[in-house]
Amino acid sequence: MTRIVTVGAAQSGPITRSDSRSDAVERLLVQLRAAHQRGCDLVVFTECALTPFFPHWWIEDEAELDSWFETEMPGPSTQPLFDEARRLGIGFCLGFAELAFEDGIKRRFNSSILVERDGRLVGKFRKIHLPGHTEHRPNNPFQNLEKRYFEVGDFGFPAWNAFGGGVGMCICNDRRWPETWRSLALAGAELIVLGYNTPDNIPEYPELNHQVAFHHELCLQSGAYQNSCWIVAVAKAGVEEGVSQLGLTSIVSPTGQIVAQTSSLGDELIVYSCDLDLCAHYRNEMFNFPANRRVEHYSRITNQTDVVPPL
Ligand code: CDV
Repeated sequence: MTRIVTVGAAQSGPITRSDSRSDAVERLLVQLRAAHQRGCDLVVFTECALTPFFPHWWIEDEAELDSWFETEMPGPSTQPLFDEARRLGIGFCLGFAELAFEDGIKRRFNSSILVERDGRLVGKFRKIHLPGHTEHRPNNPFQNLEKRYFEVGDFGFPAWNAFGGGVGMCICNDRRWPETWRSLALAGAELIVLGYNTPDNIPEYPELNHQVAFHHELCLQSGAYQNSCWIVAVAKAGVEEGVSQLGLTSIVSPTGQIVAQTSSLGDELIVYSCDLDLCAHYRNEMFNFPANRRVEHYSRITNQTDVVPPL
């Protein structure tokens, strides 16, 4: 029996500062219903899908900062998404800014959850690779303050049994690190889902702007091929509060090929039926980890790179 998971990658266009959570959820509901009509088992939404990407802004007031976070999931404004998904029998992955109180301590994470078709919460992931800076850079056209507003995720890179296979999550900058894909593949992931907010320009290095799309695709394609897995990567695209963001929401097969990609910078759904058994072709041969990885020979190299100072 083949294991086909039909996945919808639901790209979001810009969200404005004045949009409410309910406005954002309303747009996600439109995409959820469209995904259901197109036969999806699972729909993947983007990173921080409920708000504009506020790490682009310098925010000093703590109450204002907190207002961009979710303290419960589902909460009053996201409950309709959970209800409708369960009614339609469709699963989803949702990225959001998480405000948690653990042992009386306030903690902030850039998180995503995976929900099965029956409404069951499968798992939660907290972003591990936080890009950017902690200090205000007033001369930049926009900030990149994830290091200031979020803690490094503390759940590692687990994979769960869901949707008939092994499913894992990562978020945005995690996709640029080979350790992400390898950790998830070693944990058993055959399908990896993620959202991203990627500006299409780099204020510090404008000479690299023309490489942004290439590097995005390079990471997804190499990650999928070298780890024999499907990757579904979903953008927040278009010009959001003055920040121009990459689209190119993509579904990538274990062959490393992009099999579906968005063509707009707005809300757009792409759908592909992913055959999870295709992962085995590569995992049994070229990337047979138990037979071919040479972990005992990697340790010396790792020890050396650990002491290389930054440029
Ligand atoms: N949200 C992100 O993690 N964005 C980063 C940008 C800032 C480089 C990314 O890796 O796409």
